[in-house]
Amino acid sequence: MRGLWLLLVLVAAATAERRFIGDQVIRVNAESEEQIQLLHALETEETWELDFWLHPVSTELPVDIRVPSSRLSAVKEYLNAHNIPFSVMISNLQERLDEEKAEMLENKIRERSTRSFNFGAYHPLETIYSWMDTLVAQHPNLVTKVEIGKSYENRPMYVLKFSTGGNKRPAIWIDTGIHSREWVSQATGVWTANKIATDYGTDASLTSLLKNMDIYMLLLANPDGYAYTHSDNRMWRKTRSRNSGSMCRGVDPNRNWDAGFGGPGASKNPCSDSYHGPAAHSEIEVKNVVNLIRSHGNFKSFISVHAYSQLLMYPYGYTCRDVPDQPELDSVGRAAMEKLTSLYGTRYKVGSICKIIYQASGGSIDWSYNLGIKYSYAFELRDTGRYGFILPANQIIPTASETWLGLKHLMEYVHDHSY
Ligand code: INF
Ligand code: ZN
Repeated sequence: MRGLWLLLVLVAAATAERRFIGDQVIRVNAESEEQIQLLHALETEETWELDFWLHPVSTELPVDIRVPSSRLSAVKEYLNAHNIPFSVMISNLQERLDEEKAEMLENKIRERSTRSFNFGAYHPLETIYSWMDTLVAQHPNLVTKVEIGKSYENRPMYVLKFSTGGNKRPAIWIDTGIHSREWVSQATGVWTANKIATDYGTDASLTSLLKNMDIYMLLLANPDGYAYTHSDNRMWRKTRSRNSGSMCRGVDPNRNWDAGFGGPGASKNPCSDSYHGPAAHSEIEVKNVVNLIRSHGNFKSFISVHAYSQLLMYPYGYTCRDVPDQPELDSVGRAAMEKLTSLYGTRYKVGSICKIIYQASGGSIDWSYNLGIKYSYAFELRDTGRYGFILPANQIIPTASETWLGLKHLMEYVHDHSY
């Protein structure tokens, strides 16, 4: 093991990879509106380069901040000076990242010798793409791989289409990985795609659903960002497009949709992690999905999978006004989360994006809902902050397994209510 670590450190040192030595992720529990405002002031202090994993919204929700080691004492002094309580969730981020990398290296060696794919491990883009071909080859009468376009850096964007025939049957859309650093999302997508393929024919409700409906899965909705989290910066969230007039790269693909675009809850600053981009659908990764959904014209459900916080959300994000279908979306969502919780006791909150976390404009499920796709939901998978985006790989299969119960409930309900 020690040899592996040494190799790892040498490789990391040799590459341009961003390192987070001594960075800490701290959890702040604001106790008043005034303290929320003080945290907002910290968030707008760009020179401090604070990375807000969870944003200041209300005293009910925590705020998670990755603090560069160089800023640690200043931030802790600021919080102490204002009597704002905080705790350290991750005491040395680089150590966690080194562990994660060592695990991935070990798994790569094991997979090479056993020639198998480990669903309980994180994989680079190339491995996921070649695994897709294996899945198609194993289930030629059910799964096809459709290229819906290229990314900004010219990577193909592949959708796995699960269909037993027909032409443009009523369909369900599931995307994972739109925010590249939320690795348990992509890993859950891979496991779920395999689950659908292997359970078809034996799982009665899934089999009957696939007799009448198609399922489309985009596992890497932000391929450039995902590749970048492996090669350069594990904390990257956005696309990798260049912004004219700025040194900062990338647009938040979950602020770039034509739904309240550019409104409150998105930034016009290209350096912000919630930068909405120069125009709605400016990001080719978003445009490719928009084109597919529009040209297909018969999607009944649009589900986007994020991490973390353990939430199931429905529209809207761009306004706290209730959607007309709020009662139904809420009750179906709650029933689905009861199924999820039944496996390991993992608890989720259910509500609209705006009410349960914060106002966020230009989000994908607001766009799909306004297009007429009633059953639009966003998942926030595990955990609630102990590990955040760096969820240990040993939680991938438990996360995917419990999520499947909730997802299946949603899909069965859509199936029963789409005729
Ligand atoms: N989610 C938040 C975001 O800022 C909230 C969200 C989720 C808004 C879904 C709209 C739709 O995009 C995450 N979670 O980034 O990973
Ligand atoms: Zn996200």
